[in-house]
Amino acid sequence: MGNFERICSDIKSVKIQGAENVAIAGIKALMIKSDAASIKKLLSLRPTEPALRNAVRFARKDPKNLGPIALKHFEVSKKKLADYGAEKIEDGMNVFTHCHSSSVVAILKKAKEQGKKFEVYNTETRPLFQGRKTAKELSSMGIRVTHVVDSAARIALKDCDMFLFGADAITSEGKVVNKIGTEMFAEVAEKYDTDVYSCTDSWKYDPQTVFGKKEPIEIRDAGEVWPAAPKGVRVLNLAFERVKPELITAVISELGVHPPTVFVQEVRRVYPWIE
Ligand code: RUB
Repeated sequence: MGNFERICSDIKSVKIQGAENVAIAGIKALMIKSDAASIKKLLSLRPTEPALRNAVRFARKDPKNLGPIALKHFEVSKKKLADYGAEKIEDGMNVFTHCHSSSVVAILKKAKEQGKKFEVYNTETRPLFQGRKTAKELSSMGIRVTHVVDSAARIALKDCDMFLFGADAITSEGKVVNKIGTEMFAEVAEKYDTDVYSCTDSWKYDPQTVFGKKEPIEIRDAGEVWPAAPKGVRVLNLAFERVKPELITAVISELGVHPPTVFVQEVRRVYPWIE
């Protein structure tokens, strides 16, 4: 398999996962092949990924020169949002997270480097167990992690001061699309007055949503949930769900800490080409 095909297959199988890693891998693939058919293939792999679409739009005219600029954007943004997010973490806090978000991990890593003492509760994230990746990364940094099954999230959230999650897409109405389960956990967090932050690079904004287009929700293979489900059982494997802006305390991005609708205005002001 050529490098381009290898990247495509790793994105599709979720070996490369998380919106930002997908976008970064997408730019690298674009620097290998940038004909129309290859771009179409690249964009079809994970439908709920505006960061990939925005990055490709940014770099497609001149992948060799613009690709590295896009990669630099993600690197610099990650550092900034880690700084802003780490400010929110204080000694003695318990932090809840779901799935695997490189943005959330970057914030927790920064807080740990600052010497803060806190603990993390994280979900296993059925069906693909991205939570194990989160738990492994955090524990290797010396952060105390308690790993729970998804359905134990309420018990865990009750003892947490904040819920940090990533974002796959953000709509013009300030809805954040993230791993299935995220809105359910945000509703529980609200009940316990737990702060809810979406931690994200601002290129996850989907400019098409301003024209009324709905952000698509990826439906993955049923076999990921139940490899040999009996005939007659319908298995619905939604990868993501939309979180209402009212449930989100703020979006933490490289642009700062903003309520979701203000975040959208900021992205449109700072990146007028995302349209
Ligand atoms: C991953 C997921 C992550 C976001 C943000 O889903 O929902 O929270 O993509 O990640 P999947 P990041 O495993 O299906 O890709 O902060 O790394 O962009």
